[in-house]
Amino acid sequence: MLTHVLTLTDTTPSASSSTASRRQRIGARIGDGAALLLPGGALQTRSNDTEQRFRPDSDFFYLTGLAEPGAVLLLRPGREPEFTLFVQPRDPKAEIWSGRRIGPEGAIHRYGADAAHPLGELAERLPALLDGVESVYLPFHHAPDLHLALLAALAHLHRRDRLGEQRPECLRDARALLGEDRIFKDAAALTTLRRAVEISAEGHLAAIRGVRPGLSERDIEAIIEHRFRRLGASGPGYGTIVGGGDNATILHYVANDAPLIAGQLLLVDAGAELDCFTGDITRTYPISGRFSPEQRDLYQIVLAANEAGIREARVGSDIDAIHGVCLRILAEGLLDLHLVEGGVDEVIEQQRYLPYYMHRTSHWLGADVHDAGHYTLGRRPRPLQPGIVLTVEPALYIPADDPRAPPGLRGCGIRIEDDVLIRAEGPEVLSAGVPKAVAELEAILGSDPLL
Ligand SMILES: [Mn+2]
Repeated sequence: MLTHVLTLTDTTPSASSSTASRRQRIGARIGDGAALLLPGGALQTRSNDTEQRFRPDSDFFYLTGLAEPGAVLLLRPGREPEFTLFVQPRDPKAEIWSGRRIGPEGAIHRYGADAAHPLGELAERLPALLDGVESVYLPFHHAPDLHLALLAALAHLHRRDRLGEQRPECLRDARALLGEDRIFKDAAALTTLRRAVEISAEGHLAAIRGVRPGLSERDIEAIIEHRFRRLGASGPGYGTIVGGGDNATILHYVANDAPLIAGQLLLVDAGAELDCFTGDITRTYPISGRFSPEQRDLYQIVLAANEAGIREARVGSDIDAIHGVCLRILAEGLLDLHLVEGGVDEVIEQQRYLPYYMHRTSHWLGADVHDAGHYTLGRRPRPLQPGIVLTVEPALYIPADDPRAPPGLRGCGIRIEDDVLIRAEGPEVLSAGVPKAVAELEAILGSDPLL
């Protein structure tokens, strides 16, 4: 039985047409004469001699579909071999301890490499593979081992200049290269991202249905992440934030271990990761199932900003414009609540809203929760184009010790975040599966007494 299972695993084709067409696209972009060198990522120490679960480098996985620590990709458009992988060699004893490896053979048969070698041969083989290449794309950040290997190869080729060998003389940033491809979601990326956002939405729905006083932020985190894994995601795509009461005013709160108190709001920011694409959704709702009138008024301000921001997410606009639209509504709301003074333009120009809204409204979304791709082109905000996916996440945070705030709103943090696909015909809200209207939320809050 065991042999049978292993045989099946070994012959399952993992190389997909989407990664092949991405390599082709990138190859055409860099042209013959260039090469791309990418690290697959390494295991990260958690403590002492234990490691975090492996998560491959986003750029590497985007082009290979391979999730194995230590791998290296070399792409040389127009040369033979064009697509080379360096991977850990098969080692039955090591694999008993740390998991199966594809080995060079698997790299060829399952991942479509034209050539594959054990990782240990990288330094020795790199000079010949780069001989005659004019420029090399590699990540400028977070790849120190690869930098050393490349510099050694360049030095080797330099020494052999008089023998006719030619070293690359130009280094370029692979992150920028890949970012400009990844920012426009291709069909496969969009299918995966849609599913990741759907699973994220299912996790939020389970939390909304399960929430009630007496539980802990821990329970909500567990409910959400159970749904994520149960529905096929690898887990959360970033640290899940479950903040009750004034924990919601801590932007990167991840302790998630406080009791849920009746009368308080709960802010949940969570996204599921599937095949290295992640959702990113935030919802805020009352722990006991009903907003107080004050909480509801504050919530409606943020919701109006969220909806207006989404309407602004259209071709030709940009994320500064989305931020501006949201900011105006938030500033008007803060004026209505007497938390700030002056005219709305004054509040915005003098940034009087900052104590209550201190972050930006949007970021790109995809393989990384803060995804790749330039935010500005020529120092101007990048015009939105079809295929870009971004978040719209306006918020208001009322500090717990704010003497200007009505007591019922002190320590309230409200953020409403959706994932939006830019399309020619207008924005598509990928995260529409999670309700955000007050009545829709109140209709299902706490309806599932599972725990
Ligand atoms: Mn976000």
